[in-house]
Amino acid sequence: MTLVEVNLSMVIIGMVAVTLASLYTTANRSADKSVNVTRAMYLAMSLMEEIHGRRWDENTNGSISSTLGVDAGENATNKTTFDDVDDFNGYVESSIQYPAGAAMTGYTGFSRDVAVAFLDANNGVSASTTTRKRVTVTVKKSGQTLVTLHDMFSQM
Ligand SMILES: [Ca+2]
Ligand SMILES: [Ca+2]
Repeated sequence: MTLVEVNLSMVIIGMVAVTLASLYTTANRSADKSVNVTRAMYLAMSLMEEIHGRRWDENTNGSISSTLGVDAGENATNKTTFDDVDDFNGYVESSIQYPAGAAMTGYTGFSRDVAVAFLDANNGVSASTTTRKRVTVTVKKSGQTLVTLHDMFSQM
């Protein structure tokens, strides 16, 4: 090999090394993202499970409350005061909490929010009261949505 050839092969080796390094960084970044999505899925499912623990409606006499959201005596920022599914409508958990309200550590940057809507017979959002409610839990990290989970709750 001439000196020119040696220099050229060193340049090529250098370029391959740079490419490998950037591939490694990209792979690492997508592994981080996938871990975050898995954790976000856990957070979405656990909040949905909490909501399942509430009764279907504020009213227990069979008539459906037309208001989606908290009712008299309940606090929209304190989920431990919620007793029915739609009390979670508009709920935002900017730092993750256990069902009893204590802070859950290890989830810095994650947040959860909930929306509840009545559904019509075609699964479209209904402006009037129906016997079905759709609950949507969204989990974000640093403001970016990672998981959106829907579930339907029917009046028994
Ligand atoms: Ca309620
Ligand atoms: Ca309610």
